Formats: sequence, structure tokens, C-alpha cells
Amino acid sequence: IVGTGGVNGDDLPDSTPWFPRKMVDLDTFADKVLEMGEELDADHPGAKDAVYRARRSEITKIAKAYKTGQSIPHVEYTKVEIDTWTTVFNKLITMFPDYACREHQYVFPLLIQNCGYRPGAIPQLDGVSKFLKDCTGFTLRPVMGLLTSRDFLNGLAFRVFHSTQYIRHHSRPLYTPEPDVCHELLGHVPLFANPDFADFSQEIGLASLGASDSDIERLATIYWFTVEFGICRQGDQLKAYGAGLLSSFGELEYCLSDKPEIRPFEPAKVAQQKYPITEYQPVYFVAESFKDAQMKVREFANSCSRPFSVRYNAYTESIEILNSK
Ligand code: NLE
Ligand code: FE2
Repeated sequence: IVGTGGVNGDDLPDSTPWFPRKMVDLDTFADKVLEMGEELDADHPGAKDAVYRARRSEITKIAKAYKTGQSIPHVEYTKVEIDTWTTVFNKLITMFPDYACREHQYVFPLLIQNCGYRPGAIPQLDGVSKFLKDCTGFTLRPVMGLLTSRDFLNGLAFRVFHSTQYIRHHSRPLYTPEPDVCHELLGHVPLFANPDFADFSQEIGLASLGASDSDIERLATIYWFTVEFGICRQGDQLKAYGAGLLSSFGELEYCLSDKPEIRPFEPAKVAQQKYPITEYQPVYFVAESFKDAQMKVREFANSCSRPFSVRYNAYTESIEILNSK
């Protein structure tokens, strides 16, 4: 079908930012990454370690070459890398029973059984991606570093999660301000195996397709305070479901202490909240459930300025446009 104008080649308003329509369109994101350290403190522990930097660029070659539909090549991790993983893994598993939400706790033993989660070996993204595909249709795609918010969120519309494959610097195993394979595997992966959480995440992704720059910024903030740093009410307790909490030994305890401020999850308000990247969050927002949070995000998306809505067709792995002008 040949359309008429605009970057999207059809009847969308010309001002609509380009967005991926087919899963293969995600291949265009691969080399548009922000450099390590660019958004982080100059004191990033790996920034001045030449060996670490070289190793990272070796691993990110996989992400650069990766194309939709391929298996994710395995990485042979070094002893130093495996030791870092083991330190993080052993510390966090002592905390999950008290701090992680029940969905995370339900899936974790399945990851041990099916994906080789254990001390002494870093699970391979490919096996984990296949496991997620069976659970919720989510898949992982290796990524070289931080994508723009727009590209990253657009991936979620296709149930694709862009995942790093390299690991944090060995000098500081228990906290990193940027994603690494520990954060992805221990924080994000268990939640993407949950159907309600998968729906919630995709909802943010769908809202981001063709959204204005200011709406992208608001959606990225909502993503930050949910998928990364969300806490939820379970019975009469608060538990963590955000991956940035579940992969950080220190912040996981802190977020459920009486130190930070806790507010209800209301997307319009969350979207305005400023946040630090390299420190613990001063404020967290509590979701009542993933279903409730999804409905609230959908309502929020309807209030955004985009003059059309979209639907994901899972059979063709493509986006359909609804009620465009
Ligand atoms: N602070 C998290 C950790 O130490 O694993 C990573 C957050 C990435 C956004
Ligand atoms: Fe993350």
C-alpha cells in the first residue's frame, strides 16, 4: 500500500514523528545509542578502565550486528565478569523473599529451572528471551547502550525489550546507575514473564508510537517510576516491582524503609516528577496492581496530543492505525 505524505507514508498528519510499523523496523535503532557515561557521572567506575571499555565494545558488537528474528549470540563471560554476577546474585536472592513483589517471587524459581539462573554462570540472553516468549510473548533484543527514550519505548509496543549484554564494573557490584546484564536479568526479566505486567509495559510502548517529544518525555518519566522504580501494594505491605530496585542491593532496602516519600500512582502527576539518575530516588509511586496501572496509563495516553490511536497485531507483528485524521 503506497500512502501519500509524511515520514510515515500514509494519511497520518505530516508532523507525526516516524515510528516503527513492523518488528523489523526495530533494526534501525541499533547504532543510535548514547555513549557510556554521557548521561552519567564522570566518576562511572568503568569509564577510565581501558580493559573494561574494550571488553564492553567487544560485547556490544553483537548488538550492533543483531537483526530481528535471529538468535542472540552467546557471550563467553570471563572469570571477573562471572564473579561480579555471583556477588550480585547471592546478595539479592537473600532479599527477594522480603522485598520483591509476589510476581517476581513466583517466576524466579522458573528462571532457575529453565534459564540457568545460579551463582557461577551468567544466563545467556537467548535462552531467557525464548523463555519470555513462551510466557508472555516478550522477547529480548541486545542493545549497545542507552537508546533514546523514543526508540526504547517504541520497542515495548512490539513486546520487545532492549537489553544490555555486558556487565557492570567489578569494582562496584552492588549499585550501578546504568543498565547492565545483572539489572536486566534479575530486575526486568522476571516481571516480563508476568502477563499483566507485560500488558502494562506494552501499553506505555503503544502510547509512545508517533507521540510528540513532550509526550515522549512524560511517558519516559512514567516508565521510570513504574518499570524501573515502581513499588506496589500487596495485601497490607509494599513490595518492589521496579527493575532498578530489584537489581540494587542498597536501594531495594531503602525504597521500602521510612526514608523516601511514597505517593499514589497517578500518571498525570507522575509524568511531571523530576528524578535523579545516579542516586537513590527520593520519591516512589505505589501501584495498586498492574492491571489498575495499565488502565490508568491507557487513560493518560488518551489525554495525550496524538491525533490517532494504534493497535498491535500479534499475527503480523505490526502496528495498525485506528481513527487517524
Ligand atoms: N540501580 C540499578 C542497579 O544497581 O542494578 C540499575 C538501574 C538502571 C536504570
Ligand atoms: Fe532498566
